[in-house]
Amino acid sequence: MTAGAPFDPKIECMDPEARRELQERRLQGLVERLLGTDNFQGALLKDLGVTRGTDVTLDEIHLLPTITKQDLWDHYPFGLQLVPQEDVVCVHGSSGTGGRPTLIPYTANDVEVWAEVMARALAGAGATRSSIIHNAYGYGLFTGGLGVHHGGLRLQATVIPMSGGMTERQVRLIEDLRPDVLCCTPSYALRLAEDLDKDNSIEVGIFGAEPWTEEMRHEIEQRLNIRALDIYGLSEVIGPGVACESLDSEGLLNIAEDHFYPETDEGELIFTTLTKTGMPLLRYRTGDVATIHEPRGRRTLRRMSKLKGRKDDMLVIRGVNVFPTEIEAVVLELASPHYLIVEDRRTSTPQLHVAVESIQDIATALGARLKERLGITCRVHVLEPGKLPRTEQGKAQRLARWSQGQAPIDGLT
Ligand code: DLL
Repeated sequence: MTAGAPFDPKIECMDPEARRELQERRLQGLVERLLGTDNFQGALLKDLGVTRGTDVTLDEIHLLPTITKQDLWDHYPFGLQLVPQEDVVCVHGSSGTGGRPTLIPYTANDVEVWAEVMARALAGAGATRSSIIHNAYGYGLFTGGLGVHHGGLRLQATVIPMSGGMTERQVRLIEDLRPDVLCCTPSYALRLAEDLDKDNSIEVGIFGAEPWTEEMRHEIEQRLNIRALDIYGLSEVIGPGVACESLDSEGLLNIAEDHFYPETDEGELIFTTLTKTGMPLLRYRTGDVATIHEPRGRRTLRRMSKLKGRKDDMLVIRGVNVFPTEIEAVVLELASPHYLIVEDRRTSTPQLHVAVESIQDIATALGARLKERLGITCRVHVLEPGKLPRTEQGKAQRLARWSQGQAPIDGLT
């Protein structure tokens, strides 16, 4: 077996036409399930005149209503749950924007689906039964830690359930246990790289949960001397494992589309959970921006690009649309990967500050490159190495909004 071989070739390498039939059958089953309750999503379908599963087809899925995070909040905590409480085996979620949590009930079936797609992600990265997986995603309500955990168990590999933080201890265990796979956020991989020897045992990293660019990938690969792969997912859909790069996927992420049917609308990813039973979602608008690509290579799954950003992260500066990831790409040409973008909205003409760390005076050169690439003038602040906050746990905050009062970091005016 070659490295990164499919975990489940029957499904991952399936004839696309046969898969489409499977997806359609599953979609119709989902619609039946939604119609069978007085659930909000079922009511939306009934309003449209849908009376049974076979009324809908994949070709016409775009005519069905979408659902958003706002709908989840409106029915908080479990208004969209489709099964009796005794069928729920666990709950996950995210703290989310503005501290409003999103909670997702999982059935035993959902945990099975999750383990399966995560085992595929790990196997695609080259992990096998003999792998040792150092899992530094947070364990808890957040789906990162337990998602990797379920997948690792399904693969029958050895999972080290480190969770986030306590970097010194993490480094010690990596040195002692010699894992070949590292799972954590890309920003935490960089944090580990500050303390970990380049000559370490790790061969591949599976990084996600927050935006990161090709330039960041290059930086991590260099610093840790590993292959760095991207994994994407969101709690509403299942957690990590919705899509993941494999060693041979050419920078694109294989979508587990037999479980999560993808569409895009004006760049925004929409997913339908075809097989989930706890809180299935029909056409969930993710807010994430990416493109979908046709399959190539041994896997016949469609693939998605790295995320370009989130709809709500898009900055509009003097009429120019800018995603923080575009700024990251420029910053990494000249400075270290620790940076912070500050959107200054104290006056009616918003301004962008970009704070970086360097021992050289790169302010003018970086300002010029940002202007050239983005078409807007940014105020660049060069700080001494170590001055910007590091992320020890959870997701990195690369963007701060400044609408009044004190600057989010010292030194900005
Ligand atoms: O972050 C699930 C996850 C855990 C994915 C571990 C990958 C690894 P949430 O906390 O619900 O779930 O946040 C989901 O995070 O809508 C994206 O905006 C962002 N996100 C997730 N993966 C990536 C990625 C998990 N690879 C939200 N690149 C999503 C960029 C990502 N953004």
